[in-house]
Amino acid sequence: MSPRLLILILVAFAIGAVVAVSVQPPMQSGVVRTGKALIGGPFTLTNQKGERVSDTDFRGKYMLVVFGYTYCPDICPAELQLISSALDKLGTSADKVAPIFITIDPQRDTVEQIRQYIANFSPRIVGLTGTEEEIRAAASAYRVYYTKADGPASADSYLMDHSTFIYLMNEQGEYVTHFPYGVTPEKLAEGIAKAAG
Ligand SMILES: [Cu+2]
Repeated sequence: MSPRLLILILVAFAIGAVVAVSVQPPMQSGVVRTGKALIGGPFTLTNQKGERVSDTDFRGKYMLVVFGYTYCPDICPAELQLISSALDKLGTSADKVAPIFITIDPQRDTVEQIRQYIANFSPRIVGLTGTEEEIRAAASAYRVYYTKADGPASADSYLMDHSTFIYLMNEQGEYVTHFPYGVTPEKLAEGIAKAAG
Protein backbone atom coordinates (compact mmCIF):
# COMPACT_ATOMS: atom_id res chain seq x y z
CA MET A 1 0.00 0.00 0.00
CA SER A 2 1.36 3.40 -0.91
CA PRO A 3 2.01 5.88 1.92
CA ARG A 4 -0.39 8.30 0.23
CA LEU A 5 -3.20 5.77 0.29
CA LEU A 6 -2.44 4.86 3.88
CA ILE A 7 -2.61 8.51 4.94
CA LEU A 8 -5.91 8.92 3.11
CA ILE A 9 -7.34 5.90 4.87
CA LEU A 10 -6.14 7.14 8.26
CA VAL A 11 -7.66 10.55 7.61
CA ALA A 12 -10.89 8.91 6.52
CA PHE A 13 -11.01 6.94 9.76
CA ALA A 14 -10.25 10.02 11.82
CA ILE A 15 -13.03 11.98 10.15
CA GLY A 16 -15.33 9.01 10.50
CA ALA A 17 -14.60 8.92 14.22
CA VAL A 18 -15.38 12.63 14.54
CA VAL A 19 -18.62 12.15 12.65
CA ALA A 20 -19.53 9.18 14.82
CA VAL A 21 -18.84 11.10 18.01
CA SER A 22 -20.52 14.32 16.96
CA VAL A 23 -23.79 12.86 15.74
CA GLN A 24 -26.20 12.24 18.55
CA PRO A 25 -28.48 10.69 19.39
CA PRO A 26 -27.48 7.49 17.59
CA MET A 27 -29.35 7.09 14.37
CA GLN A 28 -32.13 4.54 14.61
CA SER A 29 -33.88 5.03 11.33
CA GLY A 30 -30.89 6.60 9.64
CA VAL A 31 -32.50 10.01 10.13
CA VAL A 32 -31.29 12.43 12.78
CA ARG A 33 -34.34 14.26 14.09
CA THR A 34 -32.74 16.15 16.91
CA GLY A 35 -29.33 17.45 17.76
CA LYS A 36 -27.17 19.88 15.89
CA ALA A 37 -25.94 19.04 12.43
CA LEU A 38 -22.21 19.54 12.51
CA ILE A 39 -21.72 18.51 8.92
CA GLY A 40 -22.80 20.71 6.06
CA GLY A 41 -23.71 24.34 5.74
CA PRO A 42 -24.23 27.13 3.29
CA PHE A 43 -22.41 27.26 -0.01
CA THR A 44 -22.68 29.27 -3.20
CA LEU A 45 -20.88 27.82 -6.20
CA THR A 46 -21.17 27.59 -9.98
CA ASN A 47 -22.74 24.59 -11.72
CA GLN A 48 -21.76 22.92 -14.99
CA LYS A 49 -24.07 25.28 -16.89
CA GLY A 50 -22.30 28.29 -15.46
CA GLU A 51 -25.19 29.17 -13.14
CA ARG A 52 -24.64 30.29 -9.57
CA VAL A 53 -26.30 27.90 -7.15
CA SER A 54 -26.60 27.77 -3.38
CA ASP A 55 -27.40 25.01 -0.94
CA THR A 56 -30.82 26.62 -0.45
CA ASP A 57 -31.66 25.90 -4.11
CA PHE A 58 -31.77 22.22 -3.17
CA ARG A 59 -34.28 22.50 -0.32
CA GLY A 60 -37.01 19.91 -0.73
CA LYS A 61 -34.49 17.41 -2.09
CA TYR A 62 -32.08 15.06 -0.41
CA MET A 63 -28.63 16.30 -1.29
CA LEU A 64 -26.10 13.56 -1.88
CA VAL A 65 -22.85 15.46 -1.62
CA VAL A 66 -19.42 14.24 -2.68
CA PHE A 67 -16.17 16.15 -3.07
CA GLY A 68 -13.52 15.25 -5.64
CA TYR A 69 -11.85 16.38 -8.83
CA THR A 70 -12.14 15.53 -12.48
CA TYR A 71 -8.47 14.61 -12.93
CA CYS A 72 -8.78 11.99 -10.17
CA PRO A 73 -7.43 8.75 -11.64
CA ASP A 74 -9.43 6.29 -9.60
CA ILE A 75 -11.57 7.15 -6.61
CA CYS A 76 -13.77 9.92 -8.02
CA PRO A 77 -14.77 8.12 -11.22
CA ALA A 78 -15.58 5.02 -9.17
CA GLU A 79 -17.58 7.06 -6.70
CA LEU A 80 -19.60 8.86 -9.38
CA GLN A 81 -20.23 5.54 -11.08
CA LEU A 82 -21.43 4.16 -7.77
CA ILE A 83 -23.77 7.12 -7.23
CA SER A 84 -25.12 6.77 -10.76
CA SER A 85 -25.94 3.11 -10.32
CA ALA A 86 -27.49 3.71 -6.88
CA LEU A 87 -29.73 6.35 -8.48
CA ASP A 88 -30.71 3.87 -11.18
CA LYS A 89 -31.63 1.36 -8.51
CA LEU A 90 -33.82 3.94 -6.76
CA GLY A 91 -35.99 4.34 -9.85
CA THR A 92 -38.50 7.18 -9.48
CA SER A 93 -37.41 7.79 -5.88
CA ALA A 94 -34.20 9.20 -7.35
CA ASP A 95 -36.24 12.32 -8.16
CA LYS A 96 -36.10 13.18 -4.46
CA VAL A 97 -32.30 13.18 -4.57
CA ALA A 98 -29.94 15.91 -5.76
CA PRO A 99 -26.55 14.29 -6.35
CA ILE A 100 -23.88 16.97 -6.07
CA PHE A 101 -20.21 16.71 -7.01
CA ILE A 102 -18.09 19.56 -5.66
CA THR A 103 -14.55 19.95 -6.96
CA ILE A 104 -11.65 20.41 -4.58
CA ASP A 105 -9.45 21.37 -7.54
CA PRO A 106 -10.97 24.60 -8.85
CA GLN A 107 -7.67 25.51 -10.51
CA ARG A 108 -8.23 22.89 -13.22
CA ASP A 109 -11.92 22.15 -12.81
CA THR A 110 -13.46 24.95 -14.77
CA VAL A 111 -17.17 25.03 -15.58
CA GLU A 112 -16.44 23.52 -19.00
CA GLN A 113 -14.18 20.82 -17.56
CA ILE A 114 -16.84 19.86 -15.00
CA ARG A 115 -19.54 19.84 -17.67
CA GLN A 116 -17.63 17.42 -19.87
CA TYR A 117 -16.69 15.20 -16.96
CA ILE A 118 -20.17 14.95 -15.46
CA ALA A 119 -21.55 13.98 -18.87
CA ASN A 120 -19.76 10.62 -18.43
CA PHE A 121 -22.02 9.78 -15.51
CA SER A 122 -25.68 10.32 -14.58
CA PRO A 123 -27.29 13.42 -16.14
CA ARG A 124 -28.83 13.94 -12.69
CA ILE A 125 -25.49 14.89 -11.15
CA VAL A 126 -24.86 18.55 -10.48
CA GLY A 127 -21.18 19.44 -10.77
CA LEU A 128 -20.00 22.49 -8.86
CA THR A 129 -16.89 24.60 -8.98
CA GLY A 130 -15.97 28.04 -7.68
CA THR A 131 -13.14 30.20 -6.50
CA GLU A 132 -10.48 28.79 -4.17
CA GLU A 133 -12.20 30.59 -1.29
CA GLU A 134 -15.68 29.32 -2.15
CA ILE A 135 -14.41 25.75 -2.44
CA ARG A 136 -12.49 26.01 0.81
CA ALA A 137 -15.62 27.26 2.59
CA ALA A 138 -17.80 24.47 1.19
CA ALA A 139 -15.21 21.80 2.01
CA SER A 140 -14.73 23.04 5.52
CA ALA A 141 -18.49 23.09 6.13
CA TYR A 142 -18.50 19.40 5.21
CA ARG A 143 -15.33 18.67 7.19
CA VAL A 144 -13.67 17.62 3.96
CA TYR A 145 -9.92 17.31 3.92
CA TYR A 146 -8.03 17.99 0.69
CA THR A 147 -4.54 18.91 -0.31
CA LYS A 148 -2.23 18.76 -3.28
CA ALA A 149 -0.37 15.46 -3.10
CA ASP A 150 3.39 15.31 -2.76
CA GLY A 151 5.32 13.95 -5.64
CA PRO A 152 6.51 14.89 -9.07
CA ALA A 153 4.07 17.36 -10.53
CA SER A 154 4.09 20.23 -12.93
CA ALA A 155 1.86 23.28 -12.78
CA ASP A 156 -1.07 21.50 -14.39
CA SER A 157 -0.25 17.88 -13.65
CA TYR A 158 -0.68 16.88 -10.03
CA LEU A 159 -2.76 14.65 -7.82
CA MET A 160 -5.02 15.74 -4.99
CA ASP A 161 -5.52 13.88 -1.74
CA HIS A 162 -9.07 14.19 -0.50
CA SER A 163 -11.56 12.54 1.78
CA THR A 164 -14.12 10.42 0.03
CA PHE A 165 -17.30 10.30 2.07
CA ILE A 166 -20.67 10.59 0.41
CA TYR A 167 -22.93 12.79 2.55
CA LEU A 168 -26.69 12.52 2.65
CA MET A 169 -28.48 15.71 3.68
CA ASN A 170 -32.23 15.97 4.23
CA GLU A 171 -34.79 18.25 2.59
CA GLN A 172 -33.83 21.04 4.98
CA GLY A 173 -30.15 20.65 4.14
CA GLU A 174 -29.32 18.96 7.44
CA TYR A 175 -26.91 16.08 7.82
CA VAL A 176 -28.55 12.66 7.84
CA THR A 177 -25.73 10.21 7.37
CA HIS A 178 -22.68 9.46 5.28
CA PHE A 179 -21.42 6.52 3.31
CA PRO A 180 -17.81 5.40 3.02
CA TYR A 181 -15.96 4.98 -0.22
CA GLY A 182 -16.39 1.34 -1.20
CA VAL A 183 -20.06 1.08 -0.22
CA THR A 184 -22.00 -0.99 -2.76
CA PRO A 185 -24.63 0.65 -4.99
CA GLU A 186 -27.21 -1.58 -3.26
CA LYS A 187 -26.26 -0.33 0.20
CA LEU A 188 -26.16 3.27 -0.96
CA ALA A 189 -29.59 3.02 -2.62
CA GLU A 190 -30.93 1.29 0.49
CA GLY A 191 -29.55 4.02 2.79
CA ILE A 192 -31.05 6.78 0.67
CA ALA A 193 -34.42 5.02 0.41
CA LYS A 194 -34.50 4.54 4.17
CA ALA A 195 -33.97 8.23 4.80
CA ALA A 196 -35.93 9.68 1.89
CA GLY A 197 -38.65 7.01 2.11
CU1 LIG B 1 -10.80 11.53 -6.25
